[in-house]
Amino acid sequence: MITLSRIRLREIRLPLREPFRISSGVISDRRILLLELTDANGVTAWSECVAGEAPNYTPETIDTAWIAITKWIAPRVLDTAFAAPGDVHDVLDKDFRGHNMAKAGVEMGIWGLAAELAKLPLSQLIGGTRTSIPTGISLGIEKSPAALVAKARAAVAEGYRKVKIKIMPGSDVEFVRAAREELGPDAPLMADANNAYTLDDIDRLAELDTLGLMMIEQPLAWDDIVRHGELQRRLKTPVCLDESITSLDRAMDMHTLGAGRIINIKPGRVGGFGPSIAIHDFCEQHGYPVWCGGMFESGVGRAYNVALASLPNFTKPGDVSPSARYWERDIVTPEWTMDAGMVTVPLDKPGIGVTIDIDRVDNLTVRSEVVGRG
Ligand code: OSB
Ligand code: MG
Repeated sequence: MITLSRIRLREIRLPLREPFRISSGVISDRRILLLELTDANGVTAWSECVAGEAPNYTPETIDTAWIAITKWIAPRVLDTAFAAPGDVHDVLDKDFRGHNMAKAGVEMGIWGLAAELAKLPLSQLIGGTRTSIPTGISLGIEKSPAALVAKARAAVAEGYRKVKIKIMPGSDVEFVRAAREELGPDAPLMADANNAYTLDDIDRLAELDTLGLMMIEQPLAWDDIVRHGELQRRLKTPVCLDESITSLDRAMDMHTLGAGRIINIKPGRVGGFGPSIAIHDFCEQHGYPVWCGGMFESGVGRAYNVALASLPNFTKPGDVSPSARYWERDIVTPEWTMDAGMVTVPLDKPGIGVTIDIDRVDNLTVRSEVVGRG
């Protein structure tokens, strides 16, 4: 049984090494919500809520998540005995719409705590089979094709196994084509539009279709499935859904409607590890590869992504880049590193596999709140 008696929320500020532009906005200073969960015996686990600064990716933000956790989520989980972490998601989802990232922050923390209590690495607790994760990089929208090409060339030289190029109308075909010409026909390139197109842009999307991409991620609206089906029928490149997959049901809809052939699973977006594992299993049964996306997590959220990506059907490289791609210094020890394009799954200690640098977190904290006892 797992029974939480306290959740501490903290907001830290962590500047990215360089600003990152996607079609719907730019991020530079991350506001990160960290959670510290404590059980009835004083055992603790840390987790991260991946809601962003602005509602340009999903409707949630760090501020809505703070309210959702303190007002509605904490009261449902505190002093409630869970037989297994897999039971948490249903409790949080009953008559409680949306707020997946807020729910996931707590749900994943309970998985982390369960791993501590079972004295198992989180990856082993969930049945992970991989000991290292093939790793990709997500490159933001640059001012010119030449600037993008320089970044893409450096990424391949560093060993990344997938190079994802953010695109939007005006920064698309010329940019991707320049990278393809520089890096050659076998370079593992893909594009992510973050909803910047409609079916009226079919001619542009058809040009991208000639560039040998591994996949095109979420070209159409953030909550669309039907039109992605129409688009997938007109492209040979696999469509990968990100924003639209918010639950196992939406993954089933993708299958029913032929709306994509790959899913980017972000545990925050789908409400936690329970739904992530269910989507993973469904995709495995139906022959769709999955990979783990990223939300510019600190080393804490990254630990959960790495553990999740150790499941067998995470066959495409994930957006689980090493700490130094994002931060001057991460908040965990050891920092996440990459060797020959692989991030190692920590299997040497129980729990999430990294230690939180609490002094540093204290220094970076701009607000905190405790819900529960003690
Ligand atoms: O669409 O995958 C996305 C970051 C913020 C919001 C949306 C996305 C992303 C990324 C970053 O692509 C990937 C990473 O964390 O390295
Ligand atoms: Mg995406």
